[in-house]
Amino acid sequence: MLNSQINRLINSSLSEIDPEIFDLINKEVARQSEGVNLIASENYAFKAVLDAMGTALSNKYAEGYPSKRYYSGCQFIDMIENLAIERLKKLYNAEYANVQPHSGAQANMAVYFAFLKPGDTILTMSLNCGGHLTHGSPVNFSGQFYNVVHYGVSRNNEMIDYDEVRELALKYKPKMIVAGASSYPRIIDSKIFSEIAKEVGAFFMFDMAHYAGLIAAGIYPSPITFADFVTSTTHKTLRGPKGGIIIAKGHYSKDIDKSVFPGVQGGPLMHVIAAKAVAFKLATTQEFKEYQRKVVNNAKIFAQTLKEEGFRIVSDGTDCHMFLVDLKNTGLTGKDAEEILNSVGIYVNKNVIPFDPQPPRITSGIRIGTPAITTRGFEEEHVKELAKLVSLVLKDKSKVDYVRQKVKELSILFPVYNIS
Ligand code: DSN
Repeated sequence: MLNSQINRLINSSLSEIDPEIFDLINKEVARQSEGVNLIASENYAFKAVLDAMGTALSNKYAEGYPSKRYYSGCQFIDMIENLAIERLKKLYNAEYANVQPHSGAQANMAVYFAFLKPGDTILTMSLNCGGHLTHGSPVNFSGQFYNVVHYGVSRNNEMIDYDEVRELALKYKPKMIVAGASSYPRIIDSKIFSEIAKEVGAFFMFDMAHYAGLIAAGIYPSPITFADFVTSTTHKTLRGPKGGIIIAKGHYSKDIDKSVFPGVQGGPLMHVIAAKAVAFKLATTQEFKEYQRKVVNNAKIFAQTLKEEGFRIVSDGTDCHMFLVDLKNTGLTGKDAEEILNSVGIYVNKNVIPFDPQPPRITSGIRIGTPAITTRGFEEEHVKELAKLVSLVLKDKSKVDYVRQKVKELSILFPVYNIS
């Protein structure tokens, strides 16, 4: 092949080279703008974040850490990673940060591998009560490598029972206690967790993936001073790129760095690390703080409206960006509700609720989150309207066409990106 032909391929646009993928990307972008996204773990990343990700930084190998790389040519890469680290430390007032984990699951894995041995006991929240797969689920490495003891929520108020956590900690003497959740809508008291961990000589890890943006904005209590390690994703309430991070006390830095690389990962994704740096910068702005306040307010209004419509809200409300709806008295499963809402352009996920009689593929609940709609600009009145549409279509399937049209009209009011 001639050099000129090779150059032509390098410089051709995506639409020229691969119209099939180009078309599917455009369809997905359109889906994201036309529908209404209530999936609590999703969001629309800042455009500047997407810009940083779609760059030639993706070409660079940079195994190691700033000034200690295994490849040459890392002078700008070092500056980017250092900026990301410094911004993250400042954002959360942290002593140490690692921005290389490819995901939240790998951040958790790196912490476990640094401080636990196979067979060690960990005390974590059960998946059924809101915990995460990587918090010791039997189908995940964490449930297979470690001896897992779970705490849950109280049957009375569906909130964490700290007395139960303490009793379990005293009984099982875990090496690590893990807090944080993917479907727990209430405040998690890191101070109490850290006291219990100290009492039994355990490490305390807080997985703040869901709450990271709220914590950065100061409207959800920060675990940073209480936890030995804080892990997170960067793409949920934080609105950065898909990825993970670890924050910790300074004296853990060497063990964690070693565990991330070369322990569980190879080369860092530098285009994603640049995008993380952009997100950390944006998270310090007044607009971001105001956005997070609205996210929580919108979640409260949404939950309250559904409650007034007769739906039972798990734990009777929310303190954050999400809540769970118990569908047991509606004749619908979580799977049914997810499918009905999907058919009108509203995206939610079925979700187990505490003491759920249904298996995870069916469930008795749905999880509703407001980060994405708030990014698009939904105000209280739109949230109320949306909640009523959700209620209407779940109560009466014959209203599907009417609700689909209304969802479309609502959605058109809030374009996502000024790009196609
Ligand atoms: N998949 C995420 C969520 O939906 O909460 C957790 O990793």
